[in-house]
Amino acid sequence: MPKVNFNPEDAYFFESMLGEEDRMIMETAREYAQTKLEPRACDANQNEIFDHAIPKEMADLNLLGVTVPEEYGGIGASNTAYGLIAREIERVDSAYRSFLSVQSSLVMHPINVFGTEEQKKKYLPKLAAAELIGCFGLTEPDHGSDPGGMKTTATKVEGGWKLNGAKMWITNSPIADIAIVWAKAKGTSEKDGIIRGVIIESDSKGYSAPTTHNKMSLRASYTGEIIMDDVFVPDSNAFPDIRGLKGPFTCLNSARYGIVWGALGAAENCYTRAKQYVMERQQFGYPLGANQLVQTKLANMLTDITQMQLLAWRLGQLKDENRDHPTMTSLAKRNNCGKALEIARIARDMLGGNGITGEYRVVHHMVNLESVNTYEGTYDIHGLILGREITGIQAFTPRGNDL
Ligand code: TGC
Ligand code: FAD
Repeated sequence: MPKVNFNPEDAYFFESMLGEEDRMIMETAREYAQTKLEPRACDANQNEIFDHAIPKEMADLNLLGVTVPEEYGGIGASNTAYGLIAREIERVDSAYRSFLSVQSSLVMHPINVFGTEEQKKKYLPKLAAAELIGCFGLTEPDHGSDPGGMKTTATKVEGGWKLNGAKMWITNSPIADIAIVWAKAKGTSEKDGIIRGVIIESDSKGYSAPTTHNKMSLRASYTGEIIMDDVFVPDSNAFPDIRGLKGPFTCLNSARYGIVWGALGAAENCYTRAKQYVMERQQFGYPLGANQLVQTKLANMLTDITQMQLLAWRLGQLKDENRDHPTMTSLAKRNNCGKALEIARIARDMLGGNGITGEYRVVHHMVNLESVNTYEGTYDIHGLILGREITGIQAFTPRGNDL
């Protein structure tokens, strides 16, 4: 007889490999997500509500910017802990994890790694406390997968910069107090068009952030544009040393890593709900779970989820040891988002007609995961990043064609 019981939620006991502190942080996030977020999720999604109390609730539990050092308002936690939080929050709704990812990885992280001492002291503690909300503007109407083609400019003027251009699909922008914006610098002694990052305060003249309506996915998350019409940004709000696309991509390395774990949480929730449903629902005189076709679906889900868990855990460990490479993150982001979406679609099918209603929540995860699979680099873009690393040949642009 085997000496251990098989756990169909954690088949390889990956949670037993977590350190004590990481586990405590995970349990705090799980308790919060299940008791405070889960009861709101269905209605919030249906009615496009992001409850403005949520940022403060997360901050009070120290869930924002956890990897940032304590002196700047974080808790100096591990990357693994950050991932575990993303997993618990996205187990409920990718929209809430989106809020947390942007605040933590795309706003606090760049200020922490690229910011001056003054910028860190001014913004980080308030962002950790949710007294300020941030957003991250890279994507433009005509430049998504190819941000290097961006049109937004930062022109050097006396004492600062004038920003002009538009960003779109920006999570949190309608409620953000500050925006990290990436733009092509002009009028400096450096090469024209080099990408720089700035912190824009949303009450600056010429700045606006209209909401994007009619989303069918991430409905409980604010998404909007950033429109900049001669917005003045003082020198003190520019990141002094970082140049080029590696600035925004460094932030994306952290956010994509969080998504690796977040997508896992959504997939686990779909699997758990499908498992429960097929054991309760009877057709032809037997529980659905008694059918071979249904059991193999569950077996495939659990196999994929186990791989996703191990991948996320190992990537976190490598990041904590400073032995990660961005391509490892691309591999895991692509795998976990693709697999989570597939699991959500199968779970939706297994719930039959009930799978169509919001109350059963799997269709909610399914439509959310369409965004998660698209943002922070689409499934295919991460495939091309991997392909370039494997072959040494970039295939982002067609060759041999005069298009
Ligand atoms: P490429 O030539 O590959 O690189 C340009 C420079 O950037 C450096 N670099 C990186 N640095 C750090 N980390 C990485 N992951 C990096 N990837 C590239 C690279 O070394 C180079 O540096 P240097 O010094 O030589 O100049 O650039 P490319 O223009 O060929 O890029 C192609 C591609 C496809 C890799 C890239 O553009 C890409 O990843 N596209 C996807 C765009 C994307 O992910 N956008 C995300 C927007 S933010 C968002 O979606 C937030 S959603 C938030 C939420 O709600 O949760
Ligand atoms: P495109 O780049 O136009 O791609 C369209 C399709 O073409 C995709 O399937 C893609 O895989 C494919 N494709 C593109 N290039 C190639 C190629 N070379 N070879 C093969 N196929 C290719 N951005 C931010 O900056 N900040 C945010 O906070 C943010 N939040 C978002 C929130 C939501 C809800 C969504 C949906 C998006 C958000 N984004 C944000 C933008 C997101 O990162 C982009 O949507 C994403 O990078 C894809 O860009 P795109 O939409 O322009 O698609």
